[in-house]
Amino acid sequence: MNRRNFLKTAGMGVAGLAFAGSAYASGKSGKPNILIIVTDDQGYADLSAYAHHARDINTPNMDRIARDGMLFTQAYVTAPVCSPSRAGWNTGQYQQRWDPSASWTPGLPAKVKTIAEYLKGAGYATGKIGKSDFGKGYHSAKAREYPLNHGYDEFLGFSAHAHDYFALSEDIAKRTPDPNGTSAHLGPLMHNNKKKSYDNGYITNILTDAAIDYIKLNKKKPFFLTVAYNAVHHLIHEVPEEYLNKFGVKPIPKYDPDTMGKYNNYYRKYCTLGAINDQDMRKYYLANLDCMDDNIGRLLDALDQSGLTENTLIICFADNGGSPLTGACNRPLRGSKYNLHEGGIRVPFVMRWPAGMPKNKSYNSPVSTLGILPTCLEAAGLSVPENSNLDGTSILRVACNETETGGKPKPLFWQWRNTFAVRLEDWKLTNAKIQHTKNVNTSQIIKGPDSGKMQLYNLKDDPAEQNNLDRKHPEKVKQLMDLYKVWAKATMGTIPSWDGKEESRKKRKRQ
Ligand SMILES: [Ca+2]
Repeated sequence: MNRRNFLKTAGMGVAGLAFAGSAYASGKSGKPNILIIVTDDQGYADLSAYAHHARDINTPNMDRIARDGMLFTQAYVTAPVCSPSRAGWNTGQYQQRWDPSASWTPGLPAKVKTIAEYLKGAGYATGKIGKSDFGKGYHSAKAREYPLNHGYDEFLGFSAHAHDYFALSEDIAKRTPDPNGTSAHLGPLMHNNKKKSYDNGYITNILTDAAIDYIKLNKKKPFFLTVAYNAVHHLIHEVPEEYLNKFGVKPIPKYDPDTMGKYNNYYRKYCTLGAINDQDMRKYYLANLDCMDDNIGRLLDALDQSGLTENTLIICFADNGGSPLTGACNRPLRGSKYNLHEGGIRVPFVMRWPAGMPKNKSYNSPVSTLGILPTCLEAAGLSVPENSNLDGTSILRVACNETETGGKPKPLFWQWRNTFAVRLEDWKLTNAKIQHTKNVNTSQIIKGPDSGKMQLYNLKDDPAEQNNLDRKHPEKVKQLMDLYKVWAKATMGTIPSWDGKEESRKKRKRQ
């Protein structure tokens, strides 16, 4: 029986049945530990395990995950910015189901169940460390979006879009006129229901230390741990000096409330090109990423030392494409964070589970982070409940198939504000455009023609989305548009109004 047929026969019991002879490290239940590592705004070219990686990139520790597991070259998130992407993968549902405006701020309604809730219900210890960002409920331990209120037993981190990497003390928060800016945030982290102040330290190291402690404390029971770094989100220049030295850039003075005024001014000053030039921005980015990669290495070492490597499923990915502001590189893809070109939604993605997955393999067909929830359920031997409205397919199941085109290709859909995209096999239809006209893009970002217009691309031949084939293949445009309309109606209850306008405008032009 081949692996694929076996999986079909075994149903959901992959972990328990397929490897029944393995000596599980996680306890008597045989359930694997699950560690999700989320990186923030990491570029598609910024993982050295990829053949297409940028020449200046070296991520040996993320590569370790790929080498001992699988590398995904076409992994997609459900949005090109943080909060809606996280809402999607945490729930296994298109976030537009409850946020039909496809906004920055989907939130997390009580009726939508998270991975942590499923796994906690199955006896897992559940912990979240780092950034918790659903676009709503910021700074409130009472909100549904707060990790303790959606399935996590423990939390150390912050609930906001961004956090300063160095300013982590109660003292600095008190002296700052705007410690909780609309996007930027500084001061103590939250540990469960209390603030935890750090007079010294760097957030990437602090989060890793906490994750290692969590792993050691929970090594006797199956755990579900989410480690969500805010690296490599801006402010990208905030990196320990040893890493800056390695990449040949100078430290920029840290935020000082006594001499610099509002934190928001400091944040705005350094989150785009200007005060930092294009060349240096990339170096700060590389330094920030290098530090995070070292920290991921420390996490992997902790699993090794605790004897947990064999039966721990690791899923490591970026929440959206590389940012045009920080020096991230998405080559060969066009676009970036904030838009629905491939550079905004196709992300670095690696997965490892020595007891349950092939090693050192690459999977080159599309997968979606919507599949993370069903993957975790499958690994834990849990069934997907009926009427759960899940949109994703288990990546484990897909990845372990011996043929990549095992099942019928499933279309993938995106709606981001008033833009959409649909992908079926190698074809992509989109009206992607740059949303933020004020953004100053670094030179890492690839641009192209027809931005904001109807665009049809064959991604196999044209991953950089440069040759719009909409006039050459009107039948393909129609096929994908029809699929999109059905999805939009089913998911958002309506087909966004731009669509009619766009079509009639095009008709006029052609007549
Ligand atoms: Ca992000």
